[in-house]
Amino acid sequence: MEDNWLVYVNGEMVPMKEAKISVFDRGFQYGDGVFEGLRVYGGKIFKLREHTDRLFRSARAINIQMPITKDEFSAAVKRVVRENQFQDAHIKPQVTRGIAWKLGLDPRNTTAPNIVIPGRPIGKSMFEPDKGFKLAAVSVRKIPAMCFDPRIKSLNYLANIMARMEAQASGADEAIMLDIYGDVAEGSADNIFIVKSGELYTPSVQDALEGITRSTVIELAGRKNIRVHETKLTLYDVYTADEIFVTGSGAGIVAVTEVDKRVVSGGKIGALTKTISGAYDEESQKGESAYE
Ligand code: PXG
Repeated sequence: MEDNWLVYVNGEMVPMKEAKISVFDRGFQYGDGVFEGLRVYGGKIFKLREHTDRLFRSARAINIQMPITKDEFSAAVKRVVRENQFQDAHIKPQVTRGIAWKLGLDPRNTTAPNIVIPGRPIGKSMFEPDKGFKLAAVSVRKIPAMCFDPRIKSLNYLANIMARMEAQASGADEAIMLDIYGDVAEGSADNIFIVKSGELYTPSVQDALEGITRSTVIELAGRKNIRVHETKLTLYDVYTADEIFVTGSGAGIVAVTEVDKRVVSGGKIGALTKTISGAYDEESQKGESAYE
């Protein structure tokens, strides 16, 4: 089965290399769909309910009527893990509005939604944080909520991809995307936290995705009596931070070692980041088993 994992395609399990969706699918044609990204740790799916709820909210916000229930969706995610015998994996469910046989934007000319759930084995993070992790502020701005609400996890990631490319062109690993006013919004695929005098600061989710890892960090910090401020942050705050880390289901908790060529916390993981990261590792063992 190696490298030809089974993918859930509209209720069927299909080997990865044969898993196909029509070129007339609106996800392909317009980015007309929504997605999620979940992690599996030791065969347990982390925050399955939260990801399921967010996927269904995203679908509802763009008026895609999910053809399966939340319970059926959760069971499908478990099935992908179980039938591939995944232990540590990343699962990426995607839902499109369906196939448009007729030309044009009109969403009425569409078949039932397509649901695909591919997964793949993955180590601790989709990044390689052991090499150090560098951020760069980029010119691509976060699309403001008045144009497109960032809480919708839409299939159209072009702005984020442009941001990531710009960061990589300057030798960094990940972008800092600013909002249209110049305040820090988030990374291209993760939320940003800074540490100052033993307290955590993170931008509000006005112009950022409501990250599930972000919420988990806020909860874990609360349990450890570490104060968290959800507030406006400028690049000055980031440049002068004691520690910086980014959070995401795929990324985990990744310590930032450099931001716009300024070395952060001596180029090493800081004490508070270590505490949060340790707590997150512990918490991530508490997912819902796919094997029971
Ligand atoms: N901000 C953005 C813009 C994201 O895309 C996060 C924050 C972190 O959210 P969670 O809920 O994961 O803590 C994300 C998540 C991919 C991929 O294929 C990217 C994400 C999720 C799933 C897959 O690169 N980004």
